[in-house]
Amino acid sequence: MFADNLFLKIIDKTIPAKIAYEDDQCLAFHDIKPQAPVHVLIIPKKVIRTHDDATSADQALLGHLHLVAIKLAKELGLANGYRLVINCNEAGGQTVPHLHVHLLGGRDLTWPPG
Ligand code: IU
Repeated sequence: MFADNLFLKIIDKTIPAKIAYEDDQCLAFHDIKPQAPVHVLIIPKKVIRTHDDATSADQALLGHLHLVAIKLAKELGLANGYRLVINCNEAGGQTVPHLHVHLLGGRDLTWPPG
């Protein structure tokens, strides 16, 4: 079951987060429970509940999230490699009903993920 969309409160700054990047379309902040030395969440400011809810109108926005991930990976020292993850819906491990891209790195990541 989804929790409340607390990411809206991070976007409007009513709850604090360690912000790594922000522009008019998206916000990136360090995950409160990091799964790797670098674990940043990149989220659109527009509410898209899940990856499945994105439409063709979101095409440029989705691309933008990827380009921000590339920029942050460089800035955060992930030249050796990193992983992007989007969990979709309950069986995909999604807990917050607001599309987000996990940027993970800073250690050797194993495969398959859990
Ligand atoms: P998931 O893909 O929905 O499982 O990822 C949600 C992530 O959001 C998870 O890694 C949480 O630790 C993280 N998070 C956070 O960083 N700050 C918050 O206030 C909340 C969740 I709620």
